[in-house]
Amino acid sequence: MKASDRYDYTSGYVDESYRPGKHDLVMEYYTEPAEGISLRRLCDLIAGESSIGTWTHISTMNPGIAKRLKPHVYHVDEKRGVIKVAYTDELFEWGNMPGILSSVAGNIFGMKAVKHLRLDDIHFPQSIMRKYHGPEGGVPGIRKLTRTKDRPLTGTIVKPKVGLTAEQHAKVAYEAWSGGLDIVKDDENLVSMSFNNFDRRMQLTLKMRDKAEKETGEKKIYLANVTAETLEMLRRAKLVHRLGGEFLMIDILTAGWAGVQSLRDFGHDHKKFLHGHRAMHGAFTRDPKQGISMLAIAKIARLIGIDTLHIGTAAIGKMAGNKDEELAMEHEIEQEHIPEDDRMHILKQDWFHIKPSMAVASGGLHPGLIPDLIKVMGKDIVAQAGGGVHGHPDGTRAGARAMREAVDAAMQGIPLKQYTKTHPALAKAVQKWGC
Ligand code: CAP
Ligand code: MG
Repeated sequence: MKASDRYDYTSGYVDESYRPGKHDLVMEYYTEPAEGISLRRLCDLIAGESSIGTWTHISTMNPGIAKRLKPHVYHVDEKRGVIKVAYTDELFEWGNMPGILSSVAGNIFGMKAVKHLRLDDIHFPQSIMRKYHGPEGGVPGIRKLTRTKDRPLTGTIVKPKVGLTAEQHAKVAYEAWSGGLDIVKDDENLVSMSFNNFDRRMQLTLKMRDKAEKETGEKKIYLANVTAETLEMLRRAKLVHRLGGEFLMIDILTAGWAGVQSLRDFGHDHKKFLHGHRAMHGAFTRDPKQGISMLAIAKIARLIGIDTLHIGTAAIGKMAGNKDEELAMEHEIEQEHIPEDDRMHILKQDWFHIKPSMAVASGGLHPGLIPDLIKVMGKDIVAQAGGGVHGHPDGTRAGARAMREAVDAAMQGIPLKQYTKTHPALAKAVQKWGC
């Protein structure tokens, strides 16, 4: 037997007496082994493949490497299939999120020994957190920018998702701002089309933003979707900056974490806020036994520096979601499968220099749903409706007014039905969609 073979690094990762230290990155997984494999054996395989190991002994390994870098599976809950692994931060390049995830959320999902694997939660040590900016403004910065305090921000997504020309897009945005909305956003799949060129859309829409601001006396925000290949994305970000936009929007999952990090660095240098759309998250988050939880995605997004992040509508709107998980992201709410205190309200929990992100509720919303939404999600949110604004019988401006009126009614504690008597735009929305 060679010296390297004497030190076992294909097993022996489980150590329930281990307590994670302040330099450990802690991952929590739900897992089920494939037939014929015990959960404890699977723990070894997961810990090894996500760090220093492979399927067999290798002559290039030495005890020094294993001693320094071997992770510890310190919690194994056989009944719930929950395991927790502590990885020393020495295993990672701290400021490189793709690199970190290639280890702890990489090959392990594809191993034959795994029947199911879901990354449920991540706890970053301070050493890693220090390498990220977090949101540029976060909740306090957004409140300051919009000069709002005690109400949710209201927004719309220009609809149809794609199809309008840049001129038509800018006009719809103007109508929405004029009707009372704070925020207008590009849809996640609106980038630079042959019929709606990005540069032209920016010029026209930001001009309309200025006009709406002048006319209403309110701060208006445009979430400009710069999602593209990274260098082109940064060029687009530069254009938005030159034209006076404050917010850049990125599809965080389709662009990838490297793109988000690059855009965040640009935002840091140019004082730009970032809006994160989570299109594609369902591919990871929807199966409760497989993939990556939205909690974990939200933590990564906040750490890198997303100011406003889609988290769902707590089952009120059109998109499938896990109400408990969404509320845990936002509020201090205990979840059965999320038992630890430090997992709660992860967009807002105290994270050293990292500011809190603002939750965005979107997907199938309309004015009639706003009071319920505020009741469950609180007032520190962006309430966003696309169809629920542009589908108003009297058009976008009336739809925007109805959204704002719904927020006003809810904040004053006046039942929506009663408020409709004196607010005709809201009345027509409620007539169409109910409340
Ligand atoms: C909403 C939306 C959002 C989804 C994303 C859409 O439009 O713009 O992208 O809500 O969902 O295109 O569907 P509507 P989530 O208001 O017309 O539904 O926030 O859950 O990621
Ligand atoms: Mg959309």
